[in-house]
Amino acid sequence: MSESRNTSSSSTLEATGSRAFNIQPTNSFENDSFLNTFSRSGSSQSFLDADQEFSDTALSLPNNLNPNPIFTSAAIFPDFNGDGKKDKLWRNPQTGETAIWLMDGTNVASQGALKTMSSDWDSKVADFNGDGKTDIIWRNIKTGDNTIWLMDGTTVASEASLPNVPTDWTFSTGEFNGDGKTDLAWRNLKTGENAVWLMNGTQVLASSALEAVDPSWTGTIGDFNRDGKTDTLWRNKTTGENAVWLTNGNTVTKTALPTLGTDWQPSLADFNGDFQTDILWRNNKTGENAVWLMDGSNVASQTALPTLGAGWTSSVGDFDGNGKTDLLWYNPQTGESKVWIMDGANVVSDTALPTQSAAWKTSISDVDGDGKTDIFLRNYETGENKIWKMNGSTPTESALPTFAKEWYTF
Ligand SMILES: [Ca+2]
Ligand SMILES: [Ca+2]
Ligand SMILES: [Ca+2]
Ligand SMILES: [Ca+2]
Repeated sequence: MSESRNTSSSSTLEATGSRAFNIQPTNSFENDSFLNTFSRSGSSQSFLDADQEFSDTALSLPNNLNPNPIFTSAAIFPDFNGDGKKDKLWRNPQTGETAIWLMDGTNVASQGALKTMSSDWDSKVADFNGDGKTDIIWRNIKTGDNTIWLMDGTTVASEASLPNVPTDWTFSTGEFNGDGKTDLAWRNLKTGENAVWLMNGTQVLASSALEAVDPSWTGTIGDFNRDGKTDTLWRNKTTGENAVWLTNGNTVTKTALPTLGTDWQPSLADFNGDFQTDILWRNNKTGENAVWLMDGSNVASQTALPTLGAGWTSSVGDFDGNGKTDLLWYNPQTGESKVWIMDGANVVSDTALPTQSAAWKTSISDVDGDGKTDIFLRNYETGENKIWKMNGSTPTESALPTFAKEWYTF
């Protein structure tokens, strides 16, 4: 990793300046990103608002019944009206139209159209003012302009532009000071520069440069030590090296983790429900899977899971609502899916769900706020939608309104 560049003004991303960066280059509306919840915009930000559970400064406790902040945070899974029932954000990538479904279990309680944002604008969800209602940040990938919408249900309560950040930089959302208000981590994929903006609503309270990290490293955000502040898993795509940075304010504690071949890809989860991020590893060539249960930046155990053919992809949920992450597996070629209920590194049960035509894509969302993750299915050939309300690995299916097939959701 590179030397600290905190003192270099050229590497500092000033709030008023013109530099910026990324940890998770993702587009929320890409079809193939739906299953990988924790590595798209919603997902690797997984544990960002852990402070809502652990900090005295946090606001009201989440309405959602899940004990784990991953699944209650409005900064991770959209909940635009803060009722604990996760909602759906929609986008038409052809027209730039944007819409919201406020969910009430298996009903769409209300539907609202938002302002049109051209396809140059990418979005991520966050909670910048810490009111438990999901907000939206837009970044124009052509111009580097940035805009925040503070949301109240289907209404944009306020809107403000942030400083422009050149397009070499990408960002992810995080929680760096533990105040329950989502912050931004910027990474320059060309230079390896990193910076953080501490946010208060639409205001950039402070910006600071972090140590630069060579672009061969990819950062993924999670809370590894349960302090409600975002840490980073760094993985070197070229060498297979791994490291964790525990971050507390401006103090960074770095720990090297074991090296794992470059065919392995990490996802973040919390399999034993101790609110410390664990790592799911999947080898996309061999289909092998493994769990590292983490204790802070220490690998407490490494366990191989059953192998699942290379066509399968995973996303994390908590289908029995006990705070321990479970896995939803999906095979996009065959339309098969299955749920693994997890207890630590043990697969408690492995249950096949009804096979669907491969036109159906899944996303996860606890639509009734009972703490058990449900599965939203959308048919991108017909525009049909339905919900599998989950009770453990048992789905109960309900139809939802059809929405023109050009629209994407996650
Ligand atoms: Ca809601
Ligand atoms: Ca908010
Ligand atoms: Ca914050
Ligand atoms: Ca569980």
